[in-house]
Amino acid sequence: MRWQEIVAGILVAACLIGLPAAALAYQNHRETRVVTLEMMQWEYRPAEIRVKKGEQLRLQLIAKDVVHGFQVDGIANVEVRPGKPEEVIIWAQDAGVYRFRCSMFCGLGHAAMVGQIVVEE
Ligand SMILES: [Cu+2]
Repeated sequence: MRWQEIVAGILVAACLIGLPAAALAYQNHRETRVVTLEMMQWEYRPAEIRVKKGEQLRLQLIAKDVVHGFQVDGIANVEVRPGKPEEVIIWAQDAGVYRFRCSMFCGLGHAAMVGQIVVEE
């Protein structure tokens, strides 16, 4: 094996190991905001969550009374049972207002159970 082949092999190995490591390091350096979102008849607490563009939002979903849902169109749809918290991670890549609502019928006020995530520039 010539020395050029050895150098080329080392460079290929460095790329194969280095790229995933760099991606992982980038992901871990994102700002993470942890928010506990309580769900109860018929509201979310808090009803509005503000994050900065580029942040990672880690939502801890807790149903306080009956089964509720957490739905953001095209992003998430999670069923949450009392005593069984769920977690959703959202990367806030684009500024805007993203409305969420309950996706499980939970009683008379179900349709009013809404909230929003505001992603600020
Ligand atoms: Cu509901």
